[in-house]
Amino acid sequence: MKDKIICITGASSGIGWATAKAFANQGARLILCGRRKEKLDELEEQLRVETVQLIFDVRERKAVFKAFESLASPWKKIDVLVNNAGNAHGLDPVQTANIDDWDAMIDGNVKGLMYVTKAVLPHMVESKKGQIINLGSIAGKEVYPNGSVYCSSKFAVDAFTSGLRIDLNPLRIRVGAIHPGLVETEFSEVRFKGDEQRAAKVYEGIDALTAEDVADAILYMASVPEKVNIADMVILPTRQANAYINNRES
Ligand code: NDP
Ligand code: 8X3
Repeated sequence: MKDKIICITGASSGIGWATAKAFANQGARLILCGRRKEKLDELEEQLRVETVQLIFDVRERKAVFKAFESLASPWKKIDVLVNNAGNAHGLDPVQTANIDDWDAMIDGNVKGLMYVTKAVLPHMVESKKGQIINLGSIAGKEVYPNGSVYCSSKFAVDAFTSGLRIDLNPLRIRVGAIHPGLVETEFSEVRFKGDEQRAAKVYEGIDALTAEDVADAILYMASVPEKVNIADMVILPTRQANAYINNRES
């Protein structure tokens, strides 16, 4: 992993933050993406490797392409893209859900991930080398109550990952996705618009995954020999059976 260039979207929090640390521990160079520059500054201070920051909202198509075009030539040679930026907004039935929440999820989790992929691909295509790891979710494998649009966004990530793997197969560019269950990060605070108590309840008694658990798995996906492509990985807390069955009792 030493000196490889790893680009991580959503590096300012949670899984992205932990992934940046995991790759930095292996001596990789990092492109850290997010909207909150102050958080990326804080992360950078804890890393002992070369880094570059790209501040943009993945929903802003022009901003995404401008950000990647602004990279100095050596930094354009990205070895691994971790397409992690994303969030859930709200947990409501379709009939009462807020359409602004839908836009945020579809524009960010789906279109944003696609824009970043397209912006990063030119060098990978030219060099016939590279790896793309998308953050899906157990919510992209099974639908749960009140999660129809978040789940739709993650089903889309799953489908896009499969299609991208087909398209890039002639170039031997590795494409895969990781689908975690409950991971205790800022995710539920964002979903519930800052309601910390409601967010904490999601993880009560479940011994949820940590961001570091998922980062370890992402690092593993990127560390196997080049002839190996881990195409799909579902990772759950032991107490979680699927998207909606959780053992909080025994
Ligand atoms: P966090 O809320 O802790 O982190 C989300 C990250 O995404 C932040 O760094 C945030 O950065 C970035 N982000 C969100 N929206 C945008 C946007 N529009 N433009 C740019 N960056 C954005 O959540 P997690 O770490 O848990 O989530 C990371 C990924 O993992 C997401 O794709 C999520 O769907 C997925 N996931 C999470 C699970 C969980 O239980 N936590 C389980 C399964 C999948 P900033 O605000 O600085 O822009
Ligand atoms: C995040 C996991 O189950 O909260 O994708 O949707 S869940």
